[in-house]
This record gives sequence, structure tokens and C-alpha cells, in this order.
Amino acid sequence: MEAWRGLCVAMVVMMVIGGGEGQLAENFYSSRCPNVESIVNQAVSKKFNQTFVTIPATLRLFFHDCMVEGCDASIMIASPNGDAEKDAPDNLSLAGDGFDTVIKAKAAVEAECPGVVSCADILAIAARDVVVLAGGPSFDVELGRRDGLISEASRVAGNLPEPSFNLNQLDAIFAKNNLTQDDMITLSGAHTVGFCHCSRFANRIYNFSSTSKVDPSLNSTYAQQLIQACPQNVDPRIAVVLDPVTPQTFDNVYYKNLVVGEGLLTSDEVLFTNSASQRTVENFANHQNHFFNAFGTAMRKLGRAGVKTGSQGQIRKDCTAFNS
Ligand code: HEM
Ligand SMILES: *[C@@H]1O[C@H](CO)[C@@H](O)[C@H](O)[C@H]1NC(C)=O
Ligand SMILES: *[C@@H]1O[C@H](CO)[C@@H](O)[C@H](O)[C@H]1NC(C)=O
Ligand SMILES: *[C@@H]1O[C@H](CO)[C@@H](O)[C@H](O)[C@H]1NC(C)=O
Ligand SMILES: *[C@@H]1O[C@H](CO)[C@@H](O)[C@H](O)[C@H]1NC(C)=O
Ligand SMILES: CC(=O)N[C@H]1CO[C@H](CO)[C@@H](O)[C@@H]1O
Repeated sequence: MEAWRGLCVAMVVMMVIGGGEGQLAENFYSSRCPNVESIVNQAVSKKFNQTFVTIPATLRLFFHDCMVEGCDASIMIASPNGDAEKDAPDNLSLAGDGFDTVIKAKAAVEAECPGVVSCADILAIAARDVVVLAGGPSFDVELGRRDGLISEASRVAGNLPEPSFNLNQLDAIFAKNNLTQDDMITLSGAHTVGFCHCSRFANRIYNFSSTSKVDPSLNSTYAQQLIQACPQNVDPRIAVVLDPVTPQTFDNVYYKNLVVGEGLLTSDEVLFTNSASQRTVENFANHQNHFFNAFGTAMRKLGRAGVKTGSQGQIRKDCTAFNS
């Protein structure tokens, strides 16, 4: 009897702690939508079968969502006035296939568990799934995020890293989201897949400094290839791959590229040229398993940025609109 009462007390205490506000949990939907992860995975795989862009587009969408206003699907909101978060100049290049992936996965989830799973959580699961589809590491995703109630273009500025950033600037913008320099180096490894428009690195090949047209930290062979692919005044829609060696595989080749001067963005190459971050880059270039382990951990940390839980925010019905 006494032992039984003790057990009951222990269970109540556990429920209070486990259900408390601010807590994410891997099994958050285990009673109300137990198949959520396989439903999302199915929708993501189907979308991937239609286009590879699903992978980089979804991964980058998660990053941009988390950095601005927290991981709350605020990036998904469509505004008739063109002044939502996704309309900010920094988002100009977010590929539509990332949005479409979340919308399709949400439709599949709603068909089985209506009104239960947030768009923010669907995006977090989808971001993990695309990494796996590209050959990267799997990791458990924490769940229980609520969808945000604010999405404003004017709140984007200053919260996303610029390709021209130096190490201190990168450190600072990630630190705002409780991410360390090592987390930042690790998450930058997402540039092992996907594309980049010429304008984002044109300064490195045409207008670096008064003494050198080309950034001397660029591998000269690679610089010539970039000049070929991105002539001056090129069509602004032209993009090149971020990882010129294995652009469709999630691997550690991004870091190997940095070692030979083939980081596309200033913010990529600086991770190797700055001695403060060079050792981590070399470690990841030499040990893919170190990168893979760190990536799962860093994605989970990124996924905690600014989350709304408990009774905060809402569970959106339509990921692109606040509930009316
Ligand atoms: C460290 C600071 C970072 C900077 C300065 C940065 C900047 C950029 C830029 C300029 C592009 C090219 C966009 C375009 O022209 O279309 C890009 C693409 C991309 N970024 Fe980042 N990024 C950073 C970190 C990250 C992180 C942490 C992730 C995810 C975890 C990420 C995922 C991606 C992906 C997947 C693409 C390719 C998108 C596509 O092909 O549609 N980036 N990034
Ligand atoms: C994607 O394509 C693969 C290979 O063609 C197939 O085995 C798989 O069933 C497809 N997945 C979905 C969800 O359509
Ligand atoms: C080249 O860089 C200088 C200084 O950073 C800038 O003032 C100038 O507008 C740039 N020129 C072009 C063509 O981008
Ligand atoms: C430039 O890249 C090639 C491989 O693409 C590599 O063999 C060479 O060592 C690199 N040069 C420098 C200076 O890193
Ligand atoms: C960073 O961590 C602190 C302490 O846990 C927390 O109060 C804050 O909300 C976190 N910041 C973000 C952006 O998640
Ligand atoms: C995908 C997307 O929403 N892109 C928008 C980004 O912002 C510009 C304005 O700065 C819009 O024109 C794009 O439609």
C-alpha cells in the first residue's frame, strides 16, 4: 500500500515535470498522433522522388525559420501584403519546394490526426528526413513546438547570417540562439548540398580588394570555374552548387573543400582560414563520423531556438496562415 502510494506520487511528479511548459520531447505525440514521423517521412520521400531540390530547400527553410522568431513555422506564413517573414530580402532565394514539402506533409498528417501536430514540428521532422535521404546521419527529433503568431519581414534583418560575415559575426548571430562556434561550424556543413546564386559570392571573384580582383583564399582553379559559371552581369537566376565535388550527397566533403580553398562563400572559407575554427574543420574533414555525430546534436539544439510550448502560440490548420 505504502509502496503503491509512493509510486503514484512519483508519477504525478513526473507528469508535472514532463508536461511542463518549455519542454520538448521525442515522444510528444505518442498518444495523439503516434505515426506522425512515418507520415511525414512518406510525404517527404514522395516529394524527394519528384525533385532533389526538396533536400536543400527544406533544410535551409528550417534554419531560417529557427533563426528568426524561433522554430515556430513563422517562415511559412504567406501575407497578402508581401510583408511576412518569408518576404524579407534575405529570404528571396528560399526555394519554393521547401514550403511545398511542409504543406504536403501537413496535409498528410491532418488526414490522420487533425489539429494535433504543429507546422513547426513537421518542418523539424522533415529537415531531419531530408538529411537522411541525402545520405546523412539520422537523429531523434524533439517535438512539442507550437506555431508562432508573428511573421514580419521587418523582424528578419539582423537575425540571419550574411555570406560576407567573418568568424566573430557568425559566432555572434548563432550565439543569439544559444549555439556555440562549434555548433555553427557543424551546421554550416549543410552547405554540402544545394545551390547558391552568383550574386552571393560575386565580390570574391570580381571585386575583392583594391589590390586583388579575386579573393586570395579561393583556390585559383576553382575561382576560374566560378568566373566561367558566373560571368559579370549574369542572369540573377543562375546558381552554382555549394559543394562542387558531391553536390547531392550529405557528407563531409564540404569540409575537405574548405581545406583546399573551395568554400563558396566568404562565411564558408573563413571557417578554415581563421585559426580559431580551423581545427574543427580539419577534424570534420578527416572524420566523417565526428561530423555526423555533431550534426545531429547541433540540429537538435537549433531546433530548440525560441520555441513556443504548452499553451503558447497555436497549432495552425494551414501552415501558411494563422488560424482565424
Ligand atoms: C553560417 C552561416 C550561413 C550563411 C552565411 C549562409 C548563407 C547561405 C547562402 C547565401 C546561400 C545561397 C542562397 C541562394 O543564393 O540561393 C545558402 C544556401 C543554403 N544554406 Fe546556408 N548559410 C549559413 C548557414 C546555414 C545553415 C546553418 C544551414 C542549415 C542547417 C544552411 C543551409 C543551407 C542550404 C541547404 C542551402 C542551399 C539551399 C538551396 O539549394 O535551395 N545554411 N546559405
Ligand atoms: C520513391 O522512389 C523509390 C524508388 O523509385 C520507391 O521505391 C519509393 O517507393 C518512392 N517513395 C515514395 C514515397 O513515393
Ligand atoms: C567594388 O567594391 C567597392 C568597395 O567595396 C564598392 O564601392 C564598389 O561599388 C564595388 N563595385 C562593384 C562593381 O561591385
Ligand atoms: C586547389 O584545388 C585542387 C583540387 O581541386 C587541389 O589539388 C589543390 O591543392 C588546391 N590548391 C590549393 C592551393 O589548395
Ligand atoms: C537561450 O537559453 C536561455 C536559457 O535557457 C533561454 O532563456 C533563452 O530563451 C534561449 N534563447 C533562445 C533563442 O532559444
Ligand atoms: C520565397 C519567397 O517568399 N520569396 C520572397 C522573398 O522576398 C522577396 C521580396 O524581398 C519576394 O519578392 C519573394 O517572393
